Amino acid sequence: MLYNFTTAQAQAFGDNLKLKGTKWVIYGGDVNQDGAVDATDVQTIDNDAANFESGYVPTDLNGDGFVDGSDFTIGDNNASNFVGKITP
Ligand SMILES: [Ca+2]
Ligand SMILES: [Ca+2]
Repeated sequence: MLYNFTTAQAQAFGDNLKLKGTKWVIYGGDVNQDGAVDATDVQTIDNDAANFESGYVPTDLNGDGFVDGSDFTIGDNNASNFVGKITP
């Protein structure tokens, strides 16, 4: 089954998507997958950035293969906005 999240905000439960350009995308930053983007996730990203982590790692939020300040910014912004999962 294929499902396209990108066409409208209502494609996800609770309209829990963010508009990026012309497509709706899933929020990033919940590194530890506990359902919320918070200081714990941001600290993990910061640690991985300080250690110059690279490759396919959860803290590489923008998917460019490196953990750096741009990933930290995404996580920090989403934590500041209390981004988290919305469930039925
Ligand atoms: Ca989290
Ligand atoms: Ca990155």
